[in-house]
Amino acid sequence: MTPAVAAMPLTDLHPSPDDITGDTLAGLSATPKRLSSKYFYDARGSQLFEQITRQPEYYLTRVELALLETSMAAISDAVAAHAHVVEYGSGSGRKTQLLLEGLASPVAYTPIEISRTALLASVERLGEAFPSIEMLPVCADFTQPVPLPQPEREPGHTLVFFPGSTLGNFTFDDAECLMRSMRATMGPRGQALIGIDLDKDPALIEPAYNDAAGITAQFTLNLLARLNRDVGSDFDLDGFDHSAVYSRERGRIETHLVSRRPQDVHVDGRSFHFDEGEAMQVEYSHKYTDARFEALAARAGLRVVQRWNDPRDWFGLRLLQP
Ligand code: AVI
Repeated sequence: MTPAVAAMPLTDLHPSPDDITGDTLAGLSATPKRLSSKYFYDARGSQLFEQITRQPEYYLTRVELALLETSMAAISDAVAAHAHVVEYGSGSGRKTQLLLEGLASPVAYTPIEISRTALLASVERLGEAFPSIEMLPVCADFTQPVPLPQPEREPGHTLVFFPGSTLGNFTFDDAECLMRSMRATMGPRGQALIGIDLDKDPALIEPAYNDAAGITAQFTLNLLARLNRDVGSDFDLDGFDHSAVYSRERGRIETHLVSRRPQDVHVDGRSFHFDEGEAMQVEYSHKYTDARFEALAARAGLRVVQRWNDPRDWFGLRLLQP
């Protein structure tokens, strides 16, 4: 471990642990039934998501990375120098590296993440790669406003980085709340760089969520395995099919687990009946038009000041300000 890493202070805001049993019971009691996609990411789920990003059909990660590479000089021109870069989620991969390399002398980097383990692993790697950038990890829930640690060197301003179209996994209302919190976190002179998957032909979008190797189906079904382990439910993984369909009207992939037969599932002493063909909603992945994204940003008090798209207009990076 380098001295820079050993000295790294962790700000722990002690985010309240998820009520996974309560959320599962509430979701199964709703009509139609639903489960939260935030529970996809146990160790196995994170591994499967990593594999998804390498599937030929899942264009999002590749296209965003290439876009970041080709737009970095222009992004750097649009972002004031000496930024305090604040990433939502524990980045450590190529996207974070490109940003930290490409910006004009960022003074500090703060990943905000609920998992302490993921957070520390990420800053350990980045601290070694960028010894002149102060690493100030914060363990917190980024859907709430986060008081940021003060870097030793005075930053020019705060730049929130939220790549990967993760915003698309939030409903419109939840995305608005998240962006309001983002505005509070970045402050009146801050900026945000957000990656969004753009609305396009469903013939391009649907295969990304129905890859031929079946990795996305495994990823979706792993949610049931995770609940069986962590909540003590008795979902039969062979009793459900993965279904991901694009709704043009709502501009989103709607992912469901569809019951293959009539069956009962037990959770915490309660029984829930599934009819044959009954669909339980497990994830949304929103795809944005400029109008939809700008309307969402405006509701959160933010405006888009710069846009970068890949040459085919599949994926976009947007720079926002209050
Ligand atoms: C993390 N998130 C942006 C992914 C998406 O595309 O909605 C999660 C995912 N779900 C299925 N495949 C990928």
